[in-house]
Amino acid sequence: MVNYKVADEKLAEKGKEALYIAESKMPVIGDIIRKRFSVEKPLKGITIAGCLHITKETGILARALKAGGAEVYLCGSNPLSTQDDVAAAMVQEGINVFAWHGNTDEEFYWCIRECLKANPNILIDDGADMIVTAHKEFPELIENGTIIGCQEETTTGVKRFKAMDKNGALKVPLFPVNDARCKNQFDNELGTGQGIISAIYGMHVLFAGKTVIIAGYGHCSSGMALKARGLGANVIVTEIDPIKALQAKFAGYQVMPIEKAIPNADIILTATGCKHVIQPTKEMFELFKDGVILGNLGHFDIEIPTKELYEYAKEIKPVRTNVEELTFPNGKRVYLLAKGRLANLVLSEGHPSEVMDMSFALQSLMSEYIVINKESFKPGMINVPSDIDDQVGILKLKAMGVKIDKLTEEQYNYIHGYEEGT
Ligand code: RBV
Repeated sequence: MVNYKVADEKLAEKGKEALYIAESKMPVIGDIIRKRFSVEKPLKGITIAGCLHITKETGILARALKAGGAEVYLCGSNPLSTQDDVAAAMVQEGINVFAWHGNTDEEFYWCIRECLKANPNILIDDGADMIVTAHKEFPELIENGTIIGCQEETTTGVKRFKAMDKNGALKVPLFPVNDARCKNQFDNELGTGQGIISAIYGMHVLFAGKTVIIAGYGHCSSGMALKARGLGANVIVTEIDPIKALQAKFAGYQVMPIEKAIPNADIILTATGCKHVIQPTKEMFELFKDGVILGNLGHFDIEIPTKELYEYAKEIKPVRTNVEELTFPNGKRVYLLAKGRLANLVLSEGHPSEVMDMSFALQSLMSEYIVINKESFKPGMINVPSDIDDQVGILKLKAMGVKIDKLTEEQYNYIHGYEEGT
C-alpha cells in the first residue's frame, strides 16, 4: 500500500514526462547506481524518509533508493518548491509522498510527521526541519535505535546541525553530504549560480547593463556573481567574511557594504544562509531604487526581510506567477520573487539534473554506507568518506566519457613521501 497526500493524482502523466527528461541527464544515479542497487539490494528492509524539494531530480533519487530495496517516504523541504506533477507520478511508482505546492506551515510539518510515523531508519534532510522535528517530537525513534543515520543536503541545514552538535543536542550520526566536494563544488556553484535566471523567469529582465547586488560570496553566491557578470551585469558583492570579500575583490567585483550598494541596485539576489541580509528597517527600504527586483536563493525566506517588507508595503499586488509588486508609502515599487523563498526552485525547476546527479549519487551511496557501517557510528557530525566522494567523481567522468591520468608508482611515492626536495 502506498501512503500519500498530493495535490492531484491526475497530473501523474505530466510528471512522468519530467522524470523521463531528468533520468536521461542523470546517468550516475539514474542508470549506473540504480542498476547496481536493483541487483544487490543494499537497502533491503530499510525505510528512508526524505525531506527534499519534490522535483524530477528527487524522483530519480527515490527510484534508485527503491530499486535498492528501500521503502521510501518523501515530504517537501519547502512549501513552494513542490512540483505537483512529479509528486503524483512518484505515488504511481510506489513512493509514499506527502507534499503539495503551497502548503501552509502547519501542513508542511504535518507532512514531515507523516514520514516520521513510518519509523524511518535513515533520514535525508534538506534544511534540517525533519531531523530537528524527529529530535523534538519522535525522540523514541532515536533512543530505540530505529534511526541509524542521517544525511543533510544543504549548507543551511549543515549550519543548524553544527550548532546542535556544539550544544550537545545532536543525538544521531549526521553526514553533511553538502560538504562533500562532489556536492558543493557543482550543485552549489553551478546549480545555484545558474539560479539567477529565476530573476529572468520572474520579470523577463535583461541583465546586461544592470547593477546587480550578489549578497554573499560562498559557493552558491560566487557562482551567482560569475553568471550575472557573464550576462553583462555590473556586479557588486557584499560580504561579512574578510577572506571571501578579498576573493570577490580579486575576482574583479566591486565590494562594499550593502547599505552603500542598495541605492544603485536594479536587482538584489541573496544566498548567504544568514538572516536579514537587508536589515528590516524603513530607512533601508527607502534606499531602494524604484522597480528593484528582490530575490533570495538561500534555503530560508529570512535573508530578505519578507515579513517586514509586506508590513511596510501599502499595496501588495501579484503581477506574475510567484512575483509580487510591493508599493511603498513613498510610491516606490519593489518586485519580490517567490515570496522571498528560494527563487531558483520556486520560479524555475531547481538545479539542473546534471548537477543533482552528483548530489543524489552521494546521497544514495551514503545510505548504502550507513546500512553497512551502522554499528560503528556515534551521534554527531561525521564527514562523508573521501573515497565515496571520489567514487561519485569517477562515475560522473565515466558517464561523460572523460578519461583522466593515473599516478605512476614513481609519482605516487613522490606525492606521499618527504625525502625528495631541492
Ligand atoms: N536542490 N534540489 C534541487 N532539482 O531537486 N535543486 C536544488 C532539485 C537542493 C540543492 O542541493 C540545495 O543544496 C538545496 O536544494 C537548497 O535547499
